[in-house]
Amino acid sequence: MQSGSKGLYTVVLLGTSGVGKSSIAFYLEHGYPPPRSIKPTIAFGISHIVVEKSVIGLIDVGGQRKFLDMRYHERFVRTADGLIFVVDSSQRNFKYDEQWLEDALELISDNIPIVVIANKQDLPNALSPKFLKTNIFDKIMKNYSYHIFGTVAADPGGVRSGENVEQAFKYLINKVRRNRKVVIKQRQV
Ligand SMILES: Nc1nc2c(ncn2[C@@H]2O[C@H](COP(=O)(O)OP(=O)(O)O)[C@@H](O)[C@H]2O)c(=O)[nH]1
Ligand SMILES: [Mg+2]
Repeated sequence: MQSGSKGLYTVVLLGTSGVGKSSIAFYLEHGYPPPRSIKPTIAFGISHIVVEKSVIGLIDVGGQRKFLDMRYHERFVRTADGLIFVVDSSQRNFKYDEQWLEDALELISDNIPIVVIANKQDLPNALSPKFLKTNIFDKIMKNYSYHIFGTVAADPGGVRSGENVEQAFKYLINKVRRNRKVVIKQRQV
């Protein structure tokens, strides 16, 4: 680790396919949106992002059914310091998203910080983060504290690309850092 750095953390990006996980990872890594021709993720991808001297390994797990069945995510979710769960806000059926999230919640050991991202807020029929929180996530996450953000990872019109993406990520990383500190303090007692 570089001297003066404030730690290395692993954050896992989960969600069904096509919701914008890789677009979010790309934006966070590069600071600009991905090309329109972004390809579906095979198994997983890793980006390294530096936030105020902390290095974050962001693991972007492919959301296709076969990856859930192959349990590709399991090894990452078990050791993650933080979790980002992404949905496409323009959807109307969240059954498969719920399956991914419920599976992940069973795998996380400690009470790691969780952020839910309601992506594609640019689409005219997008459900608001508040609506999704009340009607979908509060039920599944009743034993977890989490925060929901509405984002636009890649706006085909170009104007809103990246909206709220860094804010959501920085919120999580601040929580992750504080969480880690609490654990160290408890061990010292
Ligand atoms: N309208 C809109 N499209 C998006 C947004 N984010 C991603 N997309 C598009 O959704 C598709 C799937 O994105 P991708 O990042 O590959 O999703 P992943 O399968 O979850 O990794 C691509 O065509 C992206 O350009 C967004 O915020 N708004
Ligand atoms: Mg992907």
